[in-house]
Order: sequence, then structure tokens, then C-alpha cells
Amino acid sequence: MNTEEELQRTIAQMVQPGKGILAADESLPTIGKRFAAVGVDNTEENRRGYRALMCGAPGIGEFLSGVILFEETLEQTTDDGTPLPVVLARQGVVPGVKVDKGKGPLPGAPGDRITYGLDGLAERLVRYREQGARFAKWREVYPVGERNPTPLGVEANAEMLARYAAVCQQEGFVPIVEPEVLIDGDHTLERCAEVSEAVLHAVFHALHRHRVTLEYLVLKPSMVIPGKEHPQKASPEQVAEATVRVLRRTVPAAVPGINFLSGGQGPEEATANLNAMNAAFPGRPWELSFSFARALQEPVMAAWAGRARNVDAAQRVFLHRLRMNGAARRGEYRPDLEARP
Ligand code: 5MM
Repeated sequence: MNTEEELQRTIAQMVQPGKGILAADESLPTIGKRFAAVGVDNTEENRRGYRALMCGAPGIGEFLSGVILFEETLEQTTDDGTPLPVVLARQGVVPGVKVDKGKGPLPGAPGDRITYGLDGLAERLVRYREQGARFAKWREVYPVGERNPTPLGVEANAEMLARYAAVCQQEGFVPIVEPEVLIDGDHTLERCAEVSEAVLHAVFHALHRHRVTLEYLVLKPSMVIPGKEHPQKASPEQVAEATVRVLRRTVPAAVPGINFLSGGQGPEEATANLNAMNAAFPGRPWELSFSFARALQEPVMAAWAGRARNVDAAQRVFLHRLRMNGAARRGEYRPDLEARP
């Protein structure tokens, strides 16, 4: 199979009706924070056990087209020694990998951040392919403030995402391009929309500059919502309206799939917002789906709490959340479905 055929095959598997992507790619400090919230030690064995629980949950293939893994997970196995990427592939779920290496300050742009990890990326992808990964993910973050993101921050982060995406496609990996406008702060929904529009314009301009083929990528943006300290919450209909307006203005129809991050929204909130988009905008050019981490995992991690005897119950909670998001993917979710696990 040549590179183009490989990209075609992977994108067709990743963007499927009714399905979405699980983000289970938390770095060591991030998973440590999540584990601490449920009283679990951040050991390699606990990370393996927890991620094996999700990858091995029977029935996930009905709702998941892909799972984004942390590098370490590519080498981990179930209790019976089966590599986790193989466990996923057996359920028809494509394994992917987060390839960015964390963030730091962006000199010249106070308050903005930039993501590391381009050096040696092509060589790393060769190794990840041998371990079963077929797509990659890279996240840039954009804090919202009076002066942020700065024009330099918007440009520099777009450039990184485009360079990463170009390397991935050269190596036959579908890139998930993740520009996250952060939820922190008291900004309005309108300010989030303004920032999101500028960010996505810059990202697609940079992707064009770097000759990235739009048909072979997945966009993973944040939804357009008010900051979490803002006194007024937006309804799912308001979020849907504002988000789709920004996407229509910025994302070419050639992009096959847009899989949202949850970004600190509650599980049911993220599901309701995704549902409102699919219910109100049936004629959109791209598939609108999920690539949630916290909004899928929070209840699962709480049900597991690090105990082997809770694995079955946690898997049921996981399947329930997936079923709800599968319904949101079709615009058929209703909050009363939550009561019927
Ligand atoms: C925004 O984070 C991504 C989506 O997660 P949420 O749905 O919880 O917002 C997620 O894939 C994130 O990139 C990973 O958790 C890795 O984060 P770090 O910061 O550890 O690389």
C-alpha cells in the first residue's frame, strides 16, 4: 500500500457515522492529576490497568472509531499479555498516538504557549507504526485574555500544527490537528467565538502553506462556549449556533471530520452540546463528532477508583457514556436517556 492509499484507508476508518474518538493520551503529569482526584497512585501498573479497562471494554467498537494513546500505552498489554493496540484493532478501533511533547512559554508573546516535539518526529512515527499506531495527535493551546492570544501566538501555533501535520502525512499517518481555545477565564461566548475564528483561519492558512491534504486530516477544536468563570452559561442551542457559525467561516468542506475536545465541560454538558450541533445542522459539510478525554473518562475513572473488583462496573459506565455520545453524534440524544444505563 502506498502512502496515499494508507491515508485514505485510515481516514475512512476514523470518520464513520455514529462513531467518535476516545482521547486517552494524558501525559504523566496530567494522568497523575486525574488519578489523584479519585485517590489512585500514578504508577505504570495503574495506568496500564486503567487503560486496559477502556481498550478492552466489550462493545466499544460500536461507538469508537479510534483511540488516542499515550506513547507508553503502545507498549502495554492486557493481563493476558495482548498489546493494547492489538486489543483495539480486534474491535475495529484504530490506535493513534499523541506525538507532542508538552508546552512552554512562547518568547515574544507574553501569556501564550507553544508546543514542543517536532525534532525527530518522522523517525518516531516509524517506530509508532511498528507498534500499531495509524494516526497522530498534536495540541496547541490558546489562553483567552485581554491581550491573549497575541497575533504572534496565533501565527506561531498555527505554524507548528501545520508542520506537524505535514510530517505525519509524509509518513502515512493521519494527523489530528488540535487547536484548543482554553475555557479558563470569565470571557463571553462572543469573545471565544472571535478568538476561535482567528485561530482556525490561521491554522487552515498554515495547513495550506505547508501543502497538507485536507481530505486526510481530522480537526479537533474546542466548542465555542463562555469562559468557565463567566456568570452566564450558554444553552446547547447557543453553543451549537456559535460553534457551527465559526466552523462554517473557517473550515473548508474538504475536511472530512471535526471531533471536538471537551475542554473541562461536564460529561452530560459536552454530550448535549454535540447533540445540538448535529440536530440543528444536518446539512453541514463535515461530520461532527467527539474526541473527548475528561467528558468520557471522568465517570469511568470514578467508578474504577483503582480497584480490580470495579472493572466490570467501570466498563458499563464507559459503554453508557459512549452510547450517549453515539446518540449525540446522530442528533438523537435526550437527557432522559441518561437514566437508562
Ligand atoms: C484538551 O485535551 C484533550 C482532550 O481532552 P478533554 O476532552 O478532556 O478536553 C486531550 O486529548 C489532551 O490533549 C490529553 O489529555 C493530553 O493532555 P496533556 O496536557 O497531558 O498532553
